[in-house]
Amino acid sequence: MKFELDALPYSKEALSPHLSEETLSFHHEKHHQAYLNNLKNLLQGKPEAELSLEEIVKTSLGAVFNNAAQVWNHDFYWKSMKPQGGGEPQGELAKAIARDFKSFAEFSTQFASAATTQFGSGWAWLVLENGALKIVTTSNADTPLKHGQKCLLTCDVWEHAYYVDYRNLRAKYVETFLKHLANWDFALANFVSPG
Ligand code: MN3
Repeated sequence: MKFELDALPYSKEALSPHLSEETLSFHHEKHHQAYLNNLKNLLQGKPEAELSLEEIVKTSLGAVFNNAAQVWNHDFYWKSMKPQGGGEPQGELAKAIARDFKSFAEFSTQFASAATTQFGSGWAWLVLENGALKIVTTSNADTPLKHGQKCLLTCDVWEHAYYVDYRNLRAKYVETFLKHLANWDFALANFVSPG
């Protein structure tokens, strides 16, 4: 894998006022970068360094897994948001959400509840497993990618994701994520992609 951080898919100011430039700077340039630096140090001179990031996440344990998964999870999180995001998904994903959650409103309620009640650091996800959509949460660095689930969308609920802008109010951050940030085009592209 290449040990270089991908640029954000938008400018650091682009998600303001919902997520500030300060939050995106620290989150991307300090937190995300630190996971990548740690992984680079852990894998220096080892054959695993030649694997793709996804392969490392799927096959590693311990510190290598924690740092590799956090690099992957954050790449996925940045793409899970966009300026003027939120709203509702379109096309096949809209139909599947109606099928598996009864309605988008019901999906939103369940996603917000899962993200808000995830104890401590972690992630809330919309995943596809055996043809059905599911909301799951993972702790710390854990990721559905490790458990054979296809990731469609994620919200980072580590405090570093929201504390600058929302202080302790995780529920407000999650509500804003759904209302103004969620990138349903990305989720739909993941949903319809093969594999
Ligand atoms: Mn984070």
